[in-house]
Amino acid sequence: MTLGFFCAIEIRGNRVMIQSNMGLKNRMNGNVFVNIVDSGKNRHLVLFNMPLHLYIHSDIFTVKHYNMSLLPSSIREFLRQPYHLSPDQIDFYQQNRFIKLKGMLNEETLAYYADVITAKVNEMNKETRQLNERSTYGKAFLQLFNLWREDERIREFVFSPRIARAAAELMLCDGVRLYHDQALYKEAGGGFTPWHADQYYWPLETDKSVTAWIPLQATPFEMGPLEFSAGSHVVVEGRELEIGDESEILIQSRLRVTDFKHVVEPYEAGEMSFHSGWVFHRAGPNQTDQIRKVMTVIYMDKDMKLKQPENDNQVNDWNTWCPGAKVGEIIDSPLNPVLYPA
Ligand SMILES: O=C(O)CCC(=O)C(=O)O
Repeated sequence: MTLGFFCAIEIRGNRVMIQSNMGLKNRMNGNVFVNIVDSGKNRHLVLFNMPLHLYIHSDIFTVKHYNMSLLPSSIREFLRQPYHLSPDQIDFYQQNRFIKLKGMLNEETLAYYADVITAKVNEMNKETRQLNERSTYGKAFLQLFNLWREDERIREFVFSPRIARAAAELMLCDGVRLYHDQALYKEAGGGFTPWHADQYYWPLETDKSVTAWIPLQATPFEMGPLEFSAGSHVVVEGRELEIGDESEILIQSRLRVTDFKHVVEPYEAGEMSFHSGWVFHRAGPNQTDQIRKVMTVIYMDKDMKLKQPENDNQVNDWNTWCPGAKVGEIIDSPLNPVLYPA
């Protein structure tokens, strides 16, 4: 690799650190972090917010320079391109209430949003306690909500017709609206995510809800990929439990006496999964020294009605994620726009 004459470059894992004695002093103490995306076929060096006068040339990588404040049109276009689901994939989701889909994101989009979303998580995060000072829930991940309201580029991601359309097709509905988004960052050394079903928290009338779980890097076993109990949405026992030590123990022992397959698989870069509100799922601890970066978008049927809340968590969700919605009526607050059809 050849670089501008004033740069030193160091490759650490899948990141490159460029140090410069000119022009970068006011950014990250003189360091600019960039992503290497290596799919085996292509190698991209993706540079964010480089000062215009810093020119980098590479014989090894395709070099892409971005101005982070503007969403590149190639990414905007990609987020609109449909992902073609086969009838078998839709059947699989209907039966198991989860599915993993490869190639939902391309390399460019993944690298771009890994940086944009991580920067926003770092800005929004208020957790300062050490892992050993937190509850089981607190150890599982840093949890930041509705990032789409904080950044126009993240709004374009969360509102992506590509992902929203897949959600609608999997649930067999005419359209979907947003319930909310959340970033779930499992820190290095972070704990397991206990078994649970999401819809315990949601005051939603039907089961047509789905979460797109979107890892922002390849996620091997050691990092705590999402695990599913395939088809367990039919089990009622355990639905009443909030996330914690009790849900881990009770749901695990309930599922052990069933034939539902416990699916634990790594995610490759660009792969994401969809799981419905009542299917039981968990994640292992993060045993690596890298943070597990995950963005999620929760969708519901565009005609979803608000039900009378059945617990305090559902009252809290009503006030927070669909304020002003009325019991028995379609949830149509300004926080719940229809994302597909766009
Ligand atoms: O990311 C995790 O560890 C858990 C995610 C989860 O439970 C969910 O998205 O519903």
